[in-house]
Amino acid sequence: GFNLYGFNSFDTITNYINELGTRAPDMVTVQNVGQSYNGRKMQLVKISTNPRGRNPVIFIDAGIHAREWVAPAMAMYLIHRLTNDPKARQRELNGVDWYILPVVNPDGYEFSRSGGSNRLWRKTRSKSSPNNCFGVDGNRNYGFKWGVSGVSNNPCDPETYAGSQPFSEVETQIVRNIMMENQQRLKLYVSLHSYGQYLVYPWGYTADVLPRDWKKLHNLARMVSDSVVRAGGRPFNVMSAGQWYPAAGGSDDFAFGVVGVPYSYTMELTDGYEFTFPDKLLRVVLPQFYDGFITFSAQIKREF
Ligand code: 0X9
Ligand code: ZN
Repeated sequence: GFNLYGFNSFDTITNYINELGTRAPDMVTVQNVGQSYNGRKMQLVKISTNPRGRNPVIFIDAGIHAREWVAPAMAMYLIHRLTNDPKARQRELNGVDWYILPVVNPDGYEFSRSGGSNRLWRKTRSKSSPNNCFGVDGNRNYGFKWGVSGVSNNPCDPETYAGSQPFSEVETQIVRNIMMENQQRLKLYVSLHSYGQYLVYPWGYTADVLPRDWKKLHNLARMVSDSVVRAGGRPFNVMSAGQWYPAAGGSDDFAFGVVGVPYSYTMELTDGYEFTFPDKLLRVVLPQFYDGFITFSAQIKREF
């Protein structure tokens, strides 16, 4: 069964989500958003206590990179706390709707879980022709400044192949569609990754340009980091993604630059264990990170 402080299979995650939708239909809506390359059914979890549907929306995704298991674990912890913590109703859910896609790349996630030499798989699992190599880096595949930095053009590159064209991958198309359908209400986007304890904002495609209002993005990230520290966690490194290292075609740049989401971040969870963060420590770090999301929602409530 589902383990809140563990790395669950995609099927277990899907079952948990469907149960939640049945158990708490007044609060949770489960939307089918499409199928992955290998046919896995992907579901968006919408959590709302406002039936009028005019709240600003926070959209969180996780697991675009297969090996970054702590990211889907965080997304599931968010879903759990938002729907089970009585305080959340008066606080995180009061005036804000949460849309959470916990595993953007389920084929890669399950491939990484299948053990052996696959554990560090990063990309999707689509097959390229004529090379017959597998996978695209989903976070190089978005249609903003596609391919201009930090990518490989080689389909057989295991890390940063950007795809044959922007949105070549069905999984990034699904995320794009979610963003576009909710464009007006979407005020915060956070893409969960690991590792390195970074909280970065646009632009990611270059180190040379910052958004006009980068200070707003920077200050909120600092506030989020401060709340994680107050909860006993480690601070985040806060900067633009491009100042960390330039890489184009990321979901954060697309959300900010094309969709017009005013706050857009990539959050790199944990440090010290690279991609193999021990499940034993999830019960320590997930609640610490959660406090960062309380701060995110407070700001969205204040401003929109
Ligand atoms: O390289 C990435 O896609 C992210 N780091 S990771 O180690 N999880 O692969 C950082 C992405 C930051 N955003 C952009 N560069 N747009
Ligand atoms: Zn990543």
